[in-house]
Amino acid sequence: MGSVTHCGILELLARTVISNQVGGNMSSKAAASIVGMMAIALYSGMGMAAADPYQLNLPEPQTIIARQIYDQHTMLLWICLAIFIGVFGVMFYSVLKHRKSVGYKAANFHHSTTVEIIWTIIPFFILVGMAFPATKTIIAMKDTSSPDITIKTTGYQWKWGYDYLTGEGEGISFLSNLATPRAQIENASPKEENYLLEVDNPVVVPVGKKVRIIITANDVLHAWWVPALGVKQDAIPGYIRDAWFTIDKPGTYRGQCAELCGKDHGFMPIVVEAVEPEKYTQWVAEQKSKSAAAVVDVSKEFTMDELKAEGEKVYAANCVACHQANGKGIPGTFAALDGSKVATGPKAGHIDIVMNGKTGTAMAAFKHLSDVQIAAVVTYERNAWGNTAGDVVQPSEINELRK
Ligand code: HEC
Ligand SMILES: [Cu+2]
Repeated sequence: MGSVTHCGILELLARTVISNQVGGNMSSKAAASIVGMMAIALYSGMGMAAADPYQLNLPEPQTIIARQIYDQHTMLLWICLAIFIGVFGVMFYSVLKHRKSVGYKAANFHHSTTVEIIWTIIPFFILVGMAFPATKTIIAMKDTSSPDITIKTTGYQWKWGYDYLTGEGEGISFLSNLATPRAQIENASPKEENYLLEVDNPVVVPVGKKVRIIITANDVLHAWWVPALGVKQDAIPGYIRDAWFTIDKPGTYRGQCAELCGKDHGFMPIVVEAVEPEKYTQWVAEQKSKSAAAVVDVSKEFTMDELKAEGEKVYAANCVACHQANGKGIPGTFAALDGSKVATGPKAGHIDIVMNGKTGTAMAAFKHLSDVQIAAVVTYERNAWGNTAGDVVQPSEINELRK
């Protein structure tokens, strides 16, 4: 897992399919099955609107761009339907009317310049008629100038990080992890409505404000996709891409990483919470006081039990996918931590691999976790399962290493 280029062809194929995404806006089943055949599976399978498993159409658009996409998609389907009826109408009429059994003989056609010109010119106008609004939308989509708020999102294996860069909320920064409990994922028991589309920390934004979202990745390709907002953009390590949205009405808008290559992209959902501007101001104040508290924590000494309790949470959110709940990893793929030489040996080596990762392996750097989180997860690993290192790592030690 984890290499950026390891499955280029599959990626390309999938991308072609995805870029053809068409919903199926027709009320008529026939039309949907003909025009939208290639796409219905795609959309109904996405589970974007988890409430309705038979939803065929795109989710209800919530931004200007999303509405333009929606309307053009609907228009294109109607055009397709009209062409379909026209072409098949003429064909079936000709075949039935002039069949052999009622005495028609096969004709011997020759070249007709007039017909050739007509059937070139008509599609040409249809194409231009479709391309014109589409191009306008794409240009509008790319216009990320003068935003009210700029948020950077970074794709990690397997979560999203958000940094509020400019505008109200500047300086806020957090990670957003899947919040669906593991028990629900692993058991066939009934799934909650937002199964796999819920996170611990949603992206909160005010309604009516232009939000520019800068999209990048830290390890492998990811893709930030929230259909109702009309945003779908690859997150590429070492590159910066951007998009924007202005949400009309308060609500919770869900999406997910739309990258295919790699094991857990389906487990890094995106939740955007749009709130009234006053509520947003309140949220910003809360976040600020939370991070102020976190700064104080750095010099605070914690007990082993406190660190282990916090560490278990950090482990469940960040490490369990590979190293497993029992710390045994997956033999041959993900190192076991239970009994590991690193996790029971000197602290420095353990901290180092967690903070800096190990190049060339799936073990990524976890520097972006807070000092408390790193100290806690390392302490937890040193004293969980069969490990009995017996020592603790304090946040101040991690803080020291960052200097
Ligand atoms: C994407 C999978 C993945 C995730 C997530 C992951 N690791 Fe790892 N980790 C690995 C792999 C693979 C190795 C083995 C690297 C090597 O070949 O030396 C490893 C090695 C380690 C080691 C050294 C074990 C040894 O004996 O060599 C420690 C300690 C460790 N990880 C801690 C963590 C912590 C803490 C987290 C969560 C904050 C975490 N890992 C998340 C894949 C992962
Ligand atoms: Cu991803």
